[in-house]
Amino acid sequence: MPLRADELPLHYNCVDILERNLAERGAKDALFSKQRTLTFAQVSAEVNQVGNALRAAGVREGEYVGLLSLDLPEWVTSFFGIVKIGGIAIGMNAMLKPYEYEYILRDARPRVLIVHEKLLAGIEEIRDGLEFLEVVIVIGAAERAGDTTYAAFIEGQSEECVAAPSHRDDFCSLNYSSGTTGEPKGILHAHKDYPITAHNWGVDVMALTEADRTFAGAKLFFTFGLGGNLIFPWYVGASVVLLDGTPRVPSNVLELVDRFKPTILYNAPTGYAATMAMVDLKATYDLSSLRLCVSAGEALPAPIWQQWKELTGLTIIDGIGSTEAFHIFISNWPDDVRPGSSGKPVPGFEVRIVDEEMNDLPQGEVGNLIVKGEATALSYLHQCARSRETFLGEWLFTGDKYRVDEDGYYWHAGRSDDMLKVGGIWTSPVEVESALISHPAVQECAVVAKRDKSDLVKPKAFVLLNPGYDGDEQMQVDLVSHCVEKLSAYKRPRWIEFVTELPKTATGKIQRFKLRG
Ligand code: 3UK
Repeated sequence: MPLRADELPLHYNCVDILERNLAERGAKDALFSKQRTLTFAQVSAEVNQVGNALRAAGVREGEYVGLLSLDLPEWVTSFFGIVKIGGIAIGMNAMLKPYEYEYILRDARPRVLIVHEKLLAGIEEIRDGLEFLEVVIVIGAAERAGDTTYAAFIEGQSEECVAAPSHRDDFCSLNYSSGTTGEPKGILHAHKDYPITAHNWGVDVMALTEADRTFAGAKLFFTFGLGGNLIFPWYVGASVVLLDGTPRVPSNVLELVDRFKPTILYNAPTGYAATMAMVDLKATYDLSSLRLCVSAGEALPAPIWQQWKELTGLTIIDGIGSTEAFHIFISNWPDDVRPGSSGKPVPGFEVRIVDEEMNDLPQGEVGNLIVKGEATALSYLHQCARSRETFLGEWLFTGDKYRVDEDGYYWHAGRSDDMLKVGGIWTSPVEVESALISHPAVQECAVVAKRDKSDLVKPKAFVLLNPGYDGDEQMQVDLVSHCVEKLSAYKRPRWIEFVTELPKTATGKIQRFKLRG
């Protein structure tokens, strides 16, 4: 049975998801990482120290606190420390460029930022202009006078801390998701959203139990990773394994599977494809602890599902989720999978496939997917117009095209905007085009989705060069490296095709849909 919001106490702080374990299994290992292994009691004690230190630094209920870290125990203790005292944790993407951090920080204006030393350079570049930022706490070594280290920040603080009496509808987290114009959209979630999604998908669909140990390629700043690899397992008393490196290198993931023996693995489709491309996978790594795998972020092509099954014997559960909905709302089930589909609606959610006038479409027809559920967000921060287009009363407009087959399985049929999901991460064609256009050789360009040999989407650029430049191989190399300088590397075009003209509307707008192949 789905958990409803009104079944939670009116005053509910989601630090409960950690603390509910203390009485029964305080001494159980809750968190494994290369750096430290912590029990539930140890995590809780450190969370309390962070909470007290933040209060001492003047943080009040309802205040945003920035969190920019690799997936480490400190990410977890900072997150729960912030939410426990009623703050709102901004789980910041560790792969962004300084201009994107500037946008996010200016949008939310946190006074306090907790940042990992390896990510500090991206902040330093923009920091002098951030007049609202007063306290910077560095996980690792601090460089600037006035900054404090995480270790010094919590030192001497009490391991007891009284939680803020948060209302279950109070916001506790803010995550940014990319939009077509490249401007990230801030999405707020409330304390109640955490137990609801944990119960409705983690328990009712995935059947997670205390005996599980989860591990994710998806990072904690992404709600796919946060839910799957922290909130849901701790809701049932299971343990989590954290990876501080990038999941894009498959050996990073496999080494930890081998070492910490998780039972559940979360990854994006590219993660599974890259893993299978490794030679001697099974001879090198022991995957036998795994019982189930999960894929989300973009559609998992059926061939990848099949190959993974043949190679490892393991089932992958594909499910569509979004930051707006917090987590997965249409999912395959461990014992009910239709490969290539997103599965069936998760109990607690209603979904509809509608036309442009919001009329329901007959079974089999492709239309706009809308979803209704109690854990969905209410609006985008500071974006009224886009909020009104997306949050339609009880219904959330996902921006995805879907059809349902005669057996009730839902099939993804692309996006209704031009946005691309590359490796599970948003990529705006406009953003890649702006990077290309800034190269002196480029006159015009258009970026679209193209499928690679694993059937996964990657950016392809059509480029019209200025007179005097040659569309040769060297130019392709130059343009790609130019993009890597300007953008996160995953957004670079994987193919560049030189053209003499781009398809346009009468008003001169490039018709990207005509270039999709
Ligand atoms: C696309 C999928 C097909 C789809 C997410 C699980 O991806 C997550 O959140 P985002 O806000 O993006 C949401 C959009 O991504 N998508 C996600 N999963 C699938 N398309 N099949 C899938 N399985 O366009 C959706 O609207 O980055 C995923 C849990 C939490 C999440 N935040």
